[in-house]
Amino acid sequence: MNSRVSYELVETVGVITIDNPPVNALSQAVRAGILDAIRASRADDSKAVLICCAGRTFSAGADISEFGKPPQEPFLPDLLNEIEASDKLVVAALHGTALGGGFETALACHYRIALDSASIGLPEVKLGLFPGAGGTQRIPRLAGVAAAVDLMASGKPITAARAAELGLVDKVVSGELREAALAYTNELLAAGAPVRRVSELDVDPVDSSLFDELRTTLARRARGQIAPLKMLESVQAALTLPFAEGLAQERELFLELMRGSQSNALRHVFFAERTAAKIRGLPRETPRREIKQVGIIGGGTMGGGIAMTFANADFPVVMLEINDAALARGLSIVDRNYDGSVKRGKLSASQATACRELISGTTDYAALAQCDLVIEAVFEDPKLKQDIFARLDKCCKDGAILATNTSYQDVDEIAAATDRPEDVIGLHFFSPAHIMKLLEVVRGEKTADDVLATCMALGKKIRKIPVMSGVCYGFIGNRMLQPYFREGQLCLIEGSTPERVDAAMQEWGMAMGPISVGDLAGLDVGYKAREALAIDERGDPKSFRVSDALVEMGRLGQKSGAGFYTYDAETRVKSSDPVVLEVIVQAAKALDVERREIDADEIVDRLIYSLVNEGLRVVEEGIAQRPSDIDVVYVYGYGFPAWRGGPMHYADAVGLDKVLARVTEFRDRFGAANWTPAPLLQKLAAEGSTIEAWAAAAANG
Ligand code: T1G
Repeated sequence: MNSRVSYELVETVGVITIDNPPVNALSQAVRAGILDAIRASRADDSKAVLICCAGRTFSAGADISEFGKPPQEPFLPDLLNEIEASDKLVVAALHGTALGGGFETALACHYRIALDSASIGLPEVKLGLFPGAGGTQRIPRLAGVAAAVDLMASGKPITAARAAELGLVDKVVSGELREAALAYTNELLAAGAPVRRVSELDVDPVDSSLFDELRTTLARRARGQIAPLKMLESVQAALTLPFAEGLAQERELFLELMRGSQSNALRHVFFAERTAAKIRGLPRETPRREIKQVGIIGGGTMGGGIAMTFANADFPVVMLEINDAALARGLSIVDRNYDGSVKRGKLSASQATACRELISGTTDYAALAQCDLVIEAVFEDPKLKQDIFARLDKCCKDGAILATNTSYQDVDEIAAATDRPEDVIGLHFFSPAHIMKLLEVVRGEKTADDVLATCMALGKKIRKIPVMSGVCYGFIGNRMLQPYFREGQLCLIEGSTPERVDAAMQEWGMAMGPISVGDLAGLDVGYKAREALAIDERGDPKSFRVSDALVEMGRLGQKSGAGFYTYDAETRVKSSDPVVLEVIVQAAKALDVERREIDADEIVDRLIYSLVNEGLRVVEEGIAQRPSDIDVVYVYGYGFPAWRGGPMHYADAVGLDKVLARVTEFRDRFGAANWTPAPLLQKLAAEGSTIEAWAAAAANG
């Protein structure tokens, strides 16, 4: 065998053990080792074979780092066919997360035993693929078409018990898996259990209309993504073709996706998310402070959501508000959110109760004295934040981490309000905080390394995706959002409508159009921010005159029932309102703007390239560590389609020469103030290089 796969006879059972930390990915060495072992089992005295994994999990799938490179033999589907063809019983023993090609390996075995704590999943669609090692042919044969499609289209794991209900697992045990699996294998031998090849089973017939329904559902749910529909096509072949032909078609469709831009983008996001957790110059072994008790200042929407985020990760939380009435309001937001989580099936009633009991309330700063971490989440008033931090400096214990959830304010100025700036950091959550995955960890000039390391690790513990940012107005995400929103408003006043701007961006793949996002966040937020600025600091009035006019009409967005759209009080469903177009036309007249037709391509390029151009500046200034961090921020915090990889990856996919040409065209049409190409864009386009290549060189620099 080899260093990754061992094979030993345990009495009459040949045990193949895969040991490829951290997740037993099926690398070429692992595949070769398994092949050697299964061939050795043919010639020895074994009566059956058991395949298991060392470490924390059964194989979590193919080795994604090999994708995009020339495939190396043995190819996984061929290896699995050889396992299945064995004349001796082959049993798989599952623990941890048996995912993707890992579970497909188990499906090629004749029987499957799993620990009750194990989960089984086929997450390939999240990589722009589908199970390409027999999964689309074998799962329908065991679980039926509908359950198979649901498993492969959602990419979500199921429990071992649920897998057993579906016929995907034969036995579920608790305790010591290896012993139980050996005993089970011997039981099968003693009972004369047959070699049971899934490929020899038939798929239960289904009504042909089912595939039409599934195609419609998947096209709607996976808006723009091709992998789920290709998976469906492959499953359909399982009903009409012999296994070998179905497998061949599966392979062809799979390789087509592997070569495609969507899978390339999704694999980029997979690794970018994990790379973001690594801080250059901060050793992995940097000590971390122990966080047991968390304090939250402010019981508004954000404070409540953050409190829930920590409680949901088993941290006791104390929420502080200025008086009993405000505290009661804050805790009622939490209660309402937990009721919603239970109604939506995100949490069971008992889980919600257990989490809710971890959240207590106070109006007394002294109650924060034992907190290891306190997060300020009050509204964006710099003076108020500094006063709060001055008080925290007095009442919190030495070594407590003092964090601000500010979206824009200067973390260094907030830190300067304390005598312990090294303990101050930004933890910027995204609303709704208990749902959105992104967490911007804002490193102040004096933030201590152990505080930063603690907060990056804590981000993962509370099931967020942490990305470090330097200090600037809006950090990474909101800073880039400024030009993005600006271009959306300019397209409006120059000739478009809220519906057409939103439709262009949603068709392109954004989760929500920028005009609707503005209504969701509240048009008064920008209005108030501009009021605090001098007239000449507010920027081009064409980019906010309409929005301000709506605020002055009392149309603040969803919160007031109307903004650029009107919203049903109950369902919050939005409708167009002809009043708004009139406001837009009047604003254009007042500013001497001659309205014109603006097509979707121009809207998309102006909004997306404004993100690219500003993002490259954010990288050049060192606010973001690397371009892929920007992709993680936009995919997980701003609804950028993961199957386009994020603003930086997308710019490479288009070609930087084309992006620069379009940005230069916009500069010539709309002015240098908004459209001067970022120096890095000019440099890389001139060199015929890519952002990815530049980032790789910088990482190895
Ligand atoms: N291949 C290569 N590396 C992987 C990997 C994989 N499949 N899964 C994880 N890693 C690395 C990851 O990059 C990180 O590296 C380390 O392992 C720990 O991961 C033919 C084609 C299993 C739930 O999509 O969902 O099979 O940063 O930080 O939070 O049909 O990893 O330490 O250097 O995520 O405990 C299908 C992807 C592949 C599973 C564990 N399988 N992995 O989560 O650790 S395609 C997947 C995960 C396939 C077949 C198809 C998670 C996890 P580093 P981590 P974690």
